[in-house]
Amino acid sequence: MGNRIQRFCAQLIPPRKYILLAGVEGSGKTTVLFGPRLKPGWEQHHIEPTLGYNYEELRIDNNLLAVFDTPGKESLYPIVKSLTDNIYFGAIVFVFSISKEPMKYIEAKRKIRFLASEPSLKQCALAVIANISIDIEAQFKQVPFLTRALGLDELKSIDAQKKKLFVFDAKYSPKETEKVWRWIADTLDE
Ligand SMILES: Nc1nc2c(ncn2[C@@H]2O[C@H](COP(=O)(O)OP(=O)(O)OP(=O)(O)O)[C@@H](O)[C@H]2O)c(=O)[nH]1
Ligand SMILES: [Mg+2]
Repeated sequence: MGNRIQRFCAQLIPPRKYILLAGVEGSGKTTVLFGPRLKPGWEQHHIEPTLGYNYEELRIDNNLLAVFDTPGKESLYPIVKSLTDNIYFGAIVFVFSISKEPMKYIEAKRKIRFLASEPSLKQCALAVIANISIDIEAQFKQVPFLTRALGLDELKSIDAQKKKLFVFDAKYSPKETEKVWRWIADTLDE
């Protein structure tokens, strides 16, 4: 009887799965989290840089994703660190803003590798969003190019089925953002 009540309650309020939303400064993390949930016309408004962190719970079918949107500014990294030290994250969503500047790829690659090697994040699934936030040639949007440039194949500590690259414009493709949350929910269910 007790078990049945527990199962029933778990369906009403499924256990939270904690997600770390991270990335370089201004890459579109807050846009990814809140954009699809705002009223039409929000795209015209400026989003302030995140100085602490944002928290949002997303219900995806029978999953409750508890997402922490962190600041990209390097000097605010202690905020990310205090979250990763205290919360058992199941997945990282890393947002990268596609660019023509080689340095941007080097910086993002370094950050991804750094996060993936954090002892508290080692078991995490990894979704990388390559955000097409500027008008840019097709070659920069190719999955093989981005996979190589961001060093995703080199991350041997994460199984192939637990990492995935998504390429879309975060501001104007809310359905694509939804696919990322769904992939995470499915991956963490396995
Ligand atoms: N055109 C376009 N602009 C975008 C897109 N994503 C983000 N932006 C803009 O880029 C700016 C930064 O976006 P944020 O979502 O605040 O970036 P962030 O990664 O949360 O930034 P920090 O919190 O400072 O690390 C905002 O003015 C957004 O409107 C996109 O997909 N397309
Ligand atoms: Mg932000």
